[in-house]
Amino acid sequence: MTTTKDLDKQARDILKQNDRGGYTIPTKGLYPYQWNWDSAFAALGFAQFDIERAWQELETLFTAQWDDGMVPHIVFHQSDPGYFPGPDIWGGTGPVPSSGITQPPIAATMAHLIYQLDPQKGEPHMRALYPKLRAWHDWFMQWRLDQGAVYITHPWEAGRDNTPEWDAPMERIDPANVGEYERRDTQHVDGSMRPTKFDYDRYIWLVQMGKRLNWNQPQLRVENPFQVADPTMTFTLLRAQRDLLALGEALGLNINGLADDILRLESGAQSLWNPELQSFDARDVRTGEWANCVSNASFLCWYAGIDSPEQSAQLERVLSQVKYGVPSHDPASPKFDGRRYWRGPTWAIMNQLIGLGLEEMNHPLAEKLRATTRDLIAAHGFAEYFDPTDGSPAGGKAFTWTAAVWLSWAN
Ligand code: 9YW
Repeated sequence: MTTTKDLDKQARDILKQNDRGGYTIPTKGLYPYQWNWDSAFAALGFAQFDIERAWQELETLFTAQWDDGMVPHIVFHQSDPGYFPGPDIWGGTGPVPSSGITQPPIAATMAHLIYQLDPQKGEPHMRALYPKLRAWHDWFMQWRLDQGAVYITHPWEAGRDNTPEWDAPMERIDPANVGEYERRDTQHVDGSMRPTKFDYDRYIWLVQMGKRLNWNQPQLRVENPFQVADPTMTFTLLRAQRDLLALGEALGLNINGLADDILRLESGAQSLWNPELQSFDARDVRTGEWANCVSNASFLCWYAGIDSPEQSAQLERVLSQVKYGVPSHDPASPKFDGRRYWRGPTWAIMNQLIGLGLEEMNHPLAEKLRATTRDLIAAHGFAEYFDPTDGSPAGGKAFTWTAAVWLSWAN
């Protein structure tokens, strides 16, 4: 029988095997570069056995920060032909080859947790990272707010590529002139688990537009048809600003403006409440229309410090419909697909963020979520994600963030 100790070792080995010297790739083959929020999870995983390596992970990520404060979603430290779209397609304008979009800002929250594990070792790292984190968050506050909620400009930005929340805004894009390109993801894993060609044409079309506009935010704001106010981004930034405020106060650093930012984001979070759906929801900035989706991102409200009895009722409902929650899309919806990426599967990372929030609020479902995530990984391994109905593993294997979640939370 595999014991917790065996699994701890397997998880540490995955982090070490995916270590490329200062940064960690999500998984060999499918994702051979440094991804932004994957690295933040990896850092918290490393912190359980090697705290200096944990800080290094975040520090390497921030070497790619752009002049305007943006921290890119992929950093191409060394070239790898196995991934598409690579650095030339993106044409990022930062100091290190990178993509031109960002990802959910969880780095400040992970840095706070790592700092708390060993404040003495963490203090110099935290002091150096703090202004960089602030610059990144300021970039969001300056360029990406709609009614106080954070909006995304590409489905990859929310980290939830093909969730049904983006279906309607994606429909409006005509990718006729996208040209020929060769997908690489479906050469590594089964195509039935991946986004469709409909989605991929539009992902690439949006990248081509961003590159043409030199990733200029004011111009993108005018031209980009895809702008969706998103619960992932809004809740993670709200939480991250709270973490920076706490850290800034503890270390005597500049906290100017943070309290106001938090108020703005709190009202932005409320602007994502869909009263008919009785859930936090994504909102199309261009049309004002709701996505009408209960997704796993809807349940990040507690992580952001917002309690909601109605959202609790939704959580109870979706958890009762699958063996392993939290499904990335409502199992009661006709769009639910238990194996297709963000259209149904369970993701350990989302469970950890949701779970942290639930634990902090002493929510009665907190322990259940942690226990089912533990059972899921123990029974089905360190897969990228899992079918929530039976737990079958899907996507990439030996996945960094699933190993990190095991070490830092689920075990
Ligand atoms: C992409 C690496 C990334 C994750 C995202 C996930 C997927 C594809 O893989 O994105 O090309 O960015 O949706 O959340 O960070 O694991």
